[in-house]
Amino acid sequence: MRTEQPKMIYLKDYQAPEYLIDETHLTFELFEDHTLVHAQLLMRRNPVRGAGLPPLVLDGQLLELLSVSLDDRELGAADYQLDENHLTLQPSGNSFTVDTSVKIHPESNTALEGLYKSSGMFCTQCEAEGFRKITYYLDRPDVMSTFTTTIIAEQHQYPVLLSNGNPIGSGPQEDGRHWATWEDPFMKPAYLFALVAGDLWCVEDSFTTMTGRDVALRIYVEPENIDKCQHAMNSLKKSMRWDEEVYGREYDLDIFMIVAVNDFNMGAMENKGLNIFNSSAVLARAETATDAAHQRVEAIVAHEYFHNWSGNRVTCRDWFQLSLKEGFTVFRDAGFSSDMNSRTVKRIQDVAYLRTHQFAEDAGPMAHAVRPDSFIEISNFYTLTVYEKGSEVVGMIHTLLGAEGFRKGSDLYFERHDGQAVTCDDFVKAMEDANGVDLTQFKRWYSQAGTPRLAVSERYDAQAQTYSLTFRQSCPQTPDKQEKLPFVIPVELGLLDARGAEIALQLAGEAAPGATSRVLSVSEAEQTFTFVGIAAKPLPSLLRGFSAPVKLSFPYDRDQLMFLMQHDRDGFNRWDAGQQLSVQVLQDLIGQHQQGQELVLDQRLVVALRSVLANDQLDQAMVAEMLSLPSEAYLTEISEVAQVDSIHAAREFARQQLAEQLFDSLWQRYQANREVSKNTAYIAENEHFARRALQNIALSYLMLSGKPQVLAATLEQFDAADNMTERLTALAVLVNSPFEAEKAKALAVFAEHFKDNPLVMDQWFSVQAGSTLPGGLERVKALMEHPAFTLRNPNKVRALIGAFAGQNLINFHAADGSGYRFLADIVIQLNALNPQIASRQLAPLTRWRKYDKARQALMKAELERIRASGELSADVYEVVSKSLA
Ligand code: B3K
Ligand code: ZN
Repeated sequence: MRTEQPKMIYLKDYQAPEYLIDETHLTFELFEDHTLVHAQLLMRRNPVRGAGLPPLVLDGQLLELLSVSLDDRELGAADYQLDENHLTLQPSGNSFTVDTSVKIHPESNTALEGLYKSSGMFCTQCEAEGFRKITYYLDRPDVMSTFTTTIIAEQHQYPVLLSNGNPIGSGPQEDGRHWATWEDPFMKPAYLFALVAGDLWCVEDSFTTMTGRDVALRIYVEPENIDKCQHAMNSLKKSMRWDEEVYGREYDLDIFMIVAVNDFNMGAMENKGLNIFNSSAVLARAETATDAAHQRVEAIVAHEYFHNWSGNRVTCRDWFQLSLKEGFTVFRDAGFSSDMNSRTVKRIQDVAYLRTHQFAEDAGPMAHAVRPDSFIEISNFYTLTVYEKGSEVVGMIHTLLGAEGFRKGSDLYFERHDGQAVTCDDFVKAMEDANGVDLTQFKRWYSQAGTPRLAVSERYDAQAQTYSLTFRQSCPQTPDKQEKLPFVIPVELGLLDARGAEIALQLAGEAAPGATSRVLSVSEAEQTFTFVGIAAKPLPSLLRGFSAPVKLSFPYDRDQLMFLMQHDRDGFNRWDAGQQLSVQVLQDLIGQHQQGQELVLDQRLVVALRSVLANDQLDQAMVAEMLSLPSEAYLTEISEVAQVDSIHAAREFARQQLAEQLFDSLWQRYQANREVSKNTAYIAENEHFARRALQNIALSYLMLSGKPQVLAATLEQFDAADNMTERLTALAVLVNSPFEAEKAKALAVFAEHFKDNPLVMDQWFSVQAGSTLPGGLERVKALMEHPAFTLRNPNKVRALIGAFAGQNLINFHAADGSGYRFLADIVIQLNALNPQIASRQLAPLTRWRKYDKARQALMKAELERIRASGELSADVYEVVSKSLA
């Protein structure tokens, strides 16, 4: 906890470090009630900072200093200054050695940052600024050092002792303790440091790199999870091969390790050679993890592995550059997942997520640029903007340069900056230099916050046979009050003729028609492109593949959208046309509900979805995606003022209508797919994911009919499924149904069967937290009393509290403010336990401007109450104060 008012830190104040650390030698003595950390730092004056020897200011927090020496001379209290965050010494030469010993308390560290204990094992999380909770250090990413790490611990309880790099020695001591030493020869910043000590088993494999080196691969888990590692291991080997093939990147150490821990603030961490993972991002097998969980494990294993180059070998100069490694690495993992599964479905899911959640962030009080220019607490900036929008920005560079040009740029980037800590500008510069292009204007994507709007209008001239598209871009005001200049927006498009065929495109001034799909670069506030040789008025297919993270509008009517759903050659845009049609239809219903009218569903939506369901040529995962109506969260995001009750009522009404009118086709496809599932062993592969996706969304519609044969089918699937995807869907369908007895029984059977598996229990919590039936808050409060629940485990908090406030909008936004009060109470408790998790859970309250006046007042009152609740962590302070500003 802070004692001073947290301070704002600015990118413009960046200065290179005064001193550098060439070698770091650490010894950890782990005990049950404390840990001793001895650090020896071989340091020197940073030559770029010129002559003179200013004081050396080391970062350190929550450390009990036992001793400090400078060049082997132990310092007395008069020789240094100590405050809550720093240890300051006066060096007397250009090169010197600092030795410190500190005492820390991992056993009582509930913030899960620095060194802490999880389920009896020791582990670390240092990014962004956790290393300063381990020892005094220059804890900033532009200070890079080699590390040797010795760990000493009791042998029986902690037989496995791990750190970064390669193992160079180990042995017993006389007192029942043992030691191990690891050496990491690659220069790295402290945020990539890791240590693990515990009673772990491991699954082993190996990988031969493209130059023929053998790398040992190990996944360490608690003994009871040893049967759930194979999927992660397969994913790791695929990632290593893919990064060689697609980016030419080879792994560098002799060993690569992953350790799964139960208490972890996010998904995983890319520490050099020793990735530490939330167990939810490693463990997966058919009986306990859904298809979505399998895909998430594959993606996160890949993401962390890819960081070895985009993040570790080339790292960030300062934390404002976070998207340098995160945006690029998300882009890389998305490419990998697309190659492993379905590119179109991956794109649909990513875009739906971005539009719902990142767009909301970009329109709220925490809006910031992909490269923010200020922050109070960096942990608050591991955001959808830095990650997902950052990935979109890299993706636009890829679109503008083409695959080959992009690869030239990434090769140059890695070659030029290997071993360095660099900036987003350096990344773009490599792309420019490798391709001989100028991306100066494009770089506004890094510095301007907010989601650009792109309004498109058309004009057809029958006489001249020309077709013009005019693009007008604008960007809404964000809290930084920054003036927004035009972005470079790559718009991929095609034109369809009346039969749905693609027209070869020729812009005015071009010699001949060319491809049928092309990228226009819109770079002015208003810009017109004219196509020639267009025999009849075409229908445009715009922003194919979602080629830029903008809100595009074009005045399509519903028949045109249905036409695009049928004929667009771009799979993403076929889906998107369906979404736009659904949005229009749902907005009608929302309006009707607002005015107290009877709800009437536009039959065109039924017709469109009936033909999707009847098309057995379509990828089944696509059918499932097209059947999914826009979520309540998305409908909220696109509303001026979100009418919580009307949005819910409208969407439920549409689902009910679709279920009734499409019952026969849904039932037929459900049964066919369930039949295949019954006769096929579970396989975590694309075509099987697709089959189950369609089967499961069909079941969730069918249950709305309340027909006895559907209840029977649901119970059959719940009882007999050999995998969690089918079982959990059946459970969720029951939980949202009116069949109280069956629901209660299924919940009890499930909990009894899986009570010893915390990750499965998380799903059990989530399914109930997400139930939109009345009484949601009471159910969540009762579940908090369940023995499997604890506020100390981030996965549990996310599964119950996060799912309730983030997905159960009708209950969370109850008009009496009870949901808000509940969330504020939780945040106040979490603030003291785990500030990072507290501040994440706050997000729904920060969106108060979206709601009606009464709800706004209630939400703000809760933010005020948090602000006044006592000593706030910097994390919570920043979010609360910006939300109320
Ligand atoms: N780099 C880590 C995130 C660390 C977050 C610290 N609060 C995981 C990742 O993006 O790979
Ligand atoms: Zn990352």
